[in-house]
Amino acid sequence: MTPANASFQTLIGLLEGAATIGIVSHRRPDGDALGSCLALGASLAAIGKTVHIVNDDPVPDGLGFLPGSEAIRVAATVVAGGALPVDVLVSLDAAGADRLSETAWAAFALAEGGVRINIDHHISNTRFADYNYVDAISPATGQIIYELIEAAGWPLPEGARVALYAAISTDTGSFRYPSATGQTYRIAASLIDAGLDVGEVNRQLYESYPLRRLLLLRDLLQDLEIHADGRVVAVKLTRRMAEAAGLQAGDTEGIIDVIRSVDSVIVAILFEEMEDGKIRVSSRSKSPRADVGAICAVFGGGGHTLAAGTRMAGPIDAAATRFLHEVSQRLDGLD
Ligand SMILES: [Mn+2]
Repeated sequence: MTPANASFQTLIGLLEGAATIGIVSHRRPDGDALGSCLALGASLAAIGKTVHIVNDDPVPDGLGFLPGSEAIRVAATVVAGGALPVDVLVSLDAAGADRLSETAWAAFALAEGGVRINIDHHISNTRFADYNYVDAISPATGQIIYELIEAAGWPLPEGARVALYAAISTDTGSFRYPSATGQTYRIAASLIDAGLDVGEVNRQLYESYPLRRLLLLRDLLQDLEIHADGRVVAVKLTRRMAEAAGLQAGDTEGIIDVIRSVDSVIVAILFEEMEDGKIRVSSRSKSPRADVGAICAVFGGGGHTLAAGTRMAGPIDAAATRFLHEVSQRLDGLD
């Protein structure tokens, strides 16, 4: 049986009772990961808490506009200087402790009697902390953070409003995915009512890509793979292509949505060869009957029904063949 979630009141009590709070998220952080960390951090700072936000990887260029992101520290640097003492350690948007590297945990020294909190919206969350709050219905961890801050009555500074909007917008494909609820739109509306410059934030999120990303997309589409009568499309990003493009962290964000946007497509997949030779797989589905979360689970990964990922052993062509075989089996009988 799945253990019950900690209540918001419990989490609020723990956070209000702490003087110093550490906040971490998953490696290769995206908009929801960083936006959630920054929003919770800014709100807690506004009630007098000392907050340290640490991530395994640096903030990607495309998210550097998020207010406060310059204060996010890289785990390895923190560890080298000595772990930061905290009363409470919070993990946001990370499905398992393995998604936070050991470095991110090691960046903090939990005080005697200190506790760890895990807030997330991945159904595959392993409930690895002392207090867990997992809402798999929520389209973004940022939405949970908004609800937590609202329930607590803590302030929501301007920077936190930008961060929450970025978190929710990026995890819902700009409010397009079926995971977005009325509450999602009401939250966005309240952020705009509070003064959020929505046009400017959207421009920063979706119209400020470096040219190298477009050139990479051109290269990827050159070798676009089309399977199952156009119901499955896939692209393969090799190290050679990444190096030729001068690829930076975050550049591939959203590229899968481009191939997903074709009418016949049900499943879209991006295979990416990593520096360690492993293959990172990102998958998106348009039908709950083609559950990419279940497909990725076959290979040790996880995520949501319509958006999931995993890592596989290389080489990239063999990994793609194995993954696509699993996809095609699940597509049998689907229109
Ligand atoms: Mn998320």
